Amino acid sequence: MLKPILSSQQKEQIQLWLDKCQRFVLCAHVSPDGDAVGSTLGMAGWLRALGKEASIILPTQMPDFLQWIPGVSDIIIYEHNAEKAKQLIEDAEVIACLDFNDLSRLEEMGEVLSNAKADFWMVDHHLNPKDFCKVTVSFPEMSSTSELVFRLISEMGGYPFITFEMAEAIYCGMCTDTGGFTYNSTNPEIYYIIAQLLEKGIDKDKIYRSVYNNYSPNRIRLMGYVMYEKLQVIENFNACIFTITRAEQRRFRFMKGDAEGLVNIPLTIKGTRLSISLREDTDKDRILVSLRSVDDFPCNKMAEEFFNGGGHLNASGGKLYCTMEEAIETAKRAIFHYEKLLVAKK
Ligand SMILES: [Mn+2]
Repeated sequence: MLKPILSSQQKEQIQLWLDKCQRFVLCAHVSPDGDAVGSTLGMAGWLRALGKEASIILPTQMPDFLQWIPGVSDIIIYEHNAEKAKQLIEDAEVIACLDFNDLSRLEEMGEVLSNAKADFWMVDHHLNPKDFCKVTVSFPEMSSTSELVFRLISEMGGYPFITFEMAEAIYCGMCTDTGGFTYNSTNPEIYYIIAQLLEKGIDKDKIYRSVYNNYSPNRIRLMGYVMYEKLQVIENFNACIFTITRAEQRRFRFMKGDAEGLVNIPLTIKGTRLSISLREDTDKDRILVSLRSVDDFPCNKMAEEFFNGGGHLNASGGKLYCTMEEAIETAKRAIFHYEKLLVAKK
C-alpha cells in the first residue's frame, strides 16, 4: 500500500548489515527536535528487536517537552558524555544518520564521526544531501524522518516488531515536524501510516498534549511579552520579525525549548507569509535565526542567502554573528530582497 522508498540495492545492503553487523550507532542533529528523537528511538527499537546493540547519540540535549518519549533516558548526549560517545562511535560497525544530511549539522561531534570506520547510513528529509553514506535514503518531500523510519522498517518486513513505545516515538516525530499535521502533511499515505501506528495502541491526542500543552508559566509569559512588545509587522511585505535578547531570556527564566514554536505564531496573522525570529544564543555569542513561511515561499533559500543556514521550504534556520541591531537590519534586507515572492498574491 505504501510506495516503496528503497531501491533493491539499498535493501540488499541494509539486509547485509542486519545479517553481519552487531553494533549500530544512531545519531541526529544538534538541538534535537521531536523528529530527531522520534526517528532515532523508532529505528533503535527495531534494531534492538533484531538483537542488535543500538546506541543513540545526540550532540546536545533535547528540550523538556520531549522527555516523556519512552526510551529517552537511554539516549547518550555527546556534550555531557563525550568519552562514552567516542568509544561507541569508534566501535560501531554501522552509523545511522537520521534527520540530517551533512556532518556539519553535528558540530563538534561531526568531526568524531568523520573519523569513524563504520559504514554510514542516511535516512533524512532535508534538501541537498551530502555524499558520505553507503546507503542514502533521502526524501525531502516527506513529512519527517520518523515517517521515513516507519516506511523503511515496514519495507524491511519489520512492522510486526514495532512496539507501542516505538509507535509513540515515530508518531511524535511526524506530529512535531508537521506542526500537529498542519503543514507538510497532505500526502494521503501519512494517514495510512498514522492508522497503522494507532493499531499499535498509541493515544494520538495524549501525544499532542504531551508535546504542545506542556509549557511552563514562564514560557507563556515570554510568549505574551514577545508578541506584545517585540513583534514587528512589516505590513506591506506580509512578513514579521521578533527578537529575544539574552536579558529577556533571563527575565523569563528561559529554559531550553522555551522559544520552540514562537516563530509560528505570527503566521496566524491574516496574509502573513513569512515569520523571522532572532534570538541571542544563551551560551555562544551569536544570534539564532528561525524562519517559517507558508505556501511556496522558500525559507531555505532566504536562510542560505542571508542567515548562514538552510532547511526546508517552510521551516529553516541559521545563525548570525553580529549585534541584534545588525541582525534586524539583515532580516529587513532579506525581506525587502524577497518582496516579489512575499507580496505575490495567490
Ligand atoms: Mn525532521
